Amino acid sequence: MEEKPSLLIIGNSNVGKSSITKLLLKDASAFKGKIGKNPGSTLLIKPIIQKNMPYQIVDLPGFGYAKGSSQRREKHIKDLIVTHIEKNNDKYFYCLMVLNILRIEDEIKKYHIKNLKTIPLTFELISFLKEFSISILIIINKIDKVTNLEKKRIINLFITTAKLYNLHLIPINEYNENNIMEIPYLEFSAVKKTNLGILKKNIDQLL
Ligand SMILES: Nc1nc2c(ncn2[C@@H]2O[C@H](COP(=O)(O)OP(=O)(O)O)[C@@H](O)[C@H]2O)c(=O)[nH]1
Ligand SMILES: [Mg+2]
Repeated sequence: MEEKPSLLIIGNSNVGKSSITKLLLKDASAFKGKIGKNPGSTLLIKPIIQKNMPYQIVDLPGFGYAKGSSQRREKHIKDLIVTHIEKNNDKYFYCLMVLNILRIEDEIKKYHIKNLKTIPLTFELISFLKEFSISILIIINKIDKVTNLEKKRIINLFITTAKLYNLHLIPINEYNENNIMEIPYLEFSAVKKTNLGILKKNIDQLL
């Protein structure tokens, strides 16, 4: 049987990958993945395949900060992701990179403002994925947890910092796919289903 095209969902533990996966499935009740359980345990790379869906979903842990994880384990996860993407990038038609809006500022402070020698792992991961020709969408999740003003401030900081790493983030509704420099992002809430329609439409367009 022909393998279905794969959608890659990548992000640190607890950002909402399983919640978003569940929203995309045709039959959510058949979803075995646990939401909010075992943070950082998603080391198993096993696609979620459903009969009535035109694509399959692969959920991968992100680089860095799984709760309570050792540096050795983090290095191991990073190697695993790098190897997986180097080997399998041609299977993926789209990559959703999920971020928790509440963690963006922390990461920038720790790895950019306070230490100019390090790169925030999010930017490292985006740059790495861009080397392959997989289309990327950055999902800024959990926007229901911040005020509108906070949301604007954090996203502005994110965009401004990304520019310093040569990454040009642009709201998905302004994104021009012919400009290979641009990377689209979408404000999202898996709990409130904010912009779920836009997300589904974009996935369908790329299939
Ligand atoms: N407030 C809020 N909570 C969310 C959202 N998305 C996920 N969560 C919660 O965040 C926790 C982790 O979600 P999960 O999908 O398991 O994250 P994963 O580890 O990336 O797979 C769970 O308690 C979810 O209910 C969101 O958009 N808003
Ligand atoms: Mg999960």
